[in-house]
Amino acid sequence: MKFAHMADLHLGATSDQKLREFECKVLEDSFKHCIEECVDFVIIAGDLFHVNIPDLMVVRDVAVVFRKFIDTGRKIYVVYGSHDFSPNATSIIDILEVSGLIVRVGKPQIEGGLLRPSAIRDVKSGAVLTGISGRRTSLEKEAFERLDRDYLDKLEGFKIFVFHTGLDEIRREDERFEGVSIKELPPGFDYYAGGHIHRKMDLKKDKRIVYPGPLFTGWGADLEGTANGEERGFYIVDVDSEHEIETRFKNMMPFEGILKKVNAAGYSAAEINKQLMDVANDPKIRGKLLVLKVFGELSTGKTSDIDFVSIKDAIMKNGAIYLHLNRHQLKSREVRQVTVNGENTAEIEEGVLKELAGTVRISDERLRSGSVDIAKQLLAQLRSPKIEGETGESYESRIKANVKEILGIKELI
Ligand SMILES: [Mn+2]
Repeated sequence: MKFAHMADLHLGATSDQKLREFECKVLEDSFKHCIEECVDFVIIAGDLFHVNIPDLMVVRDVAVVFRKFIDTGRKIYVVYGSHDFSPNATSIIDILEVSGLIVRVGKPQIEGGLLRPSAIRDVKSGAVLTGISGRRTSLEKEAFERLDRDYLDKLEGFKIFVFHTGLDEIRREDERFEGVSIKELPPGFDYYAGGHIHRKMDLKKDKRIVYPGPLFTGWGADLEGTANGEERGFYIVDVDSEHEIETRFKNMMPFEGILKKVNAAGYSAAEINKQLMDVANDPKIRGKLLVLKVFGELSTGKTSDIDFVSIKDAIMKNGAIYLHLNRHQLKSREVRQVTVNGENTAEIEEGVLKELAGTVRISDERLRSGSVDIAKQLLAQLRSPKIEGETGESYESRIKANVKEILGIKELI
């Protein structure tokens, strides 16, 4: 028996056209590879899509690839992930299921107060699949606690438990997921097909727990690891007649990445601007994913003195595939130390607004030159109380109308 184990595809996570094309190509190539490898079936352990109702173009691409695959007589087994599940709305996963493109495993059924997730026998290979979908963590935890373990124990054959949950024992310091303990996974399964943790792992403990990590690298959270050389792809799992398991990771990365960290501590804004321009003009970034992390506190100058727009332009002009810019940790000393003296609240407020106005980069001329005035008007407006007898609804629409007027815009988003 041979199968493929994928998870965390997060299809549709990127809005960047180039990354979108890579994402689609990786999906197509992955299933093509599965056919060439003659796998019996494919498991997707949650987060097939990034949201429960993705862009229909993304769904169409998936439908084309899945159709081709299942027309060869193979099945795709899926559980919900935390991203593609919605407690109160139909998810696209449900549509794919009724259309016969995928098979959902582990549908919950309650028997005598205990949870019996539905089990499915794969006709081609004889493997038995069940599992628990990803939900909000508290619900998932409850599901693990309520599992009917006797019922699961009686299932026979090569047994696979598919789940979309992190495990406490393997959490890294920088990972913030809430998980369950390995002990809470039901015993007696030959293979535990995990999803939710975004890095590949094959834990050869007393339970064979495997996480493939993301198939592709579509969004911020994954890009840094990718640029740092982490592989992205899926596992091919070979099982012999004794149920001995061998896994092979198939790396699907379509490009290389570069991670650049620029520590601004002790430098002026002008110096950092120059350093970043040097990165932008480095010929090594051509054809690569660039993750640029700028952090630390500038010695002088404001963060808005760094011309990120021109830096990004230069990076793209020099042939990088994609830039992921992380500058949340970049600070300027001057902003932090705003101290203003004044006779009264209005004076102090005006002083603070004037100080802060210079730290934000605004392209709109009216907003830039009149920013202090506009901010004062906004503050006054947002402070104004309800008129007696006014309903919540009309109060809200009155404030919104006034805010639009002050900002000179047509619509609040
Ligand atoms: Mn995920």
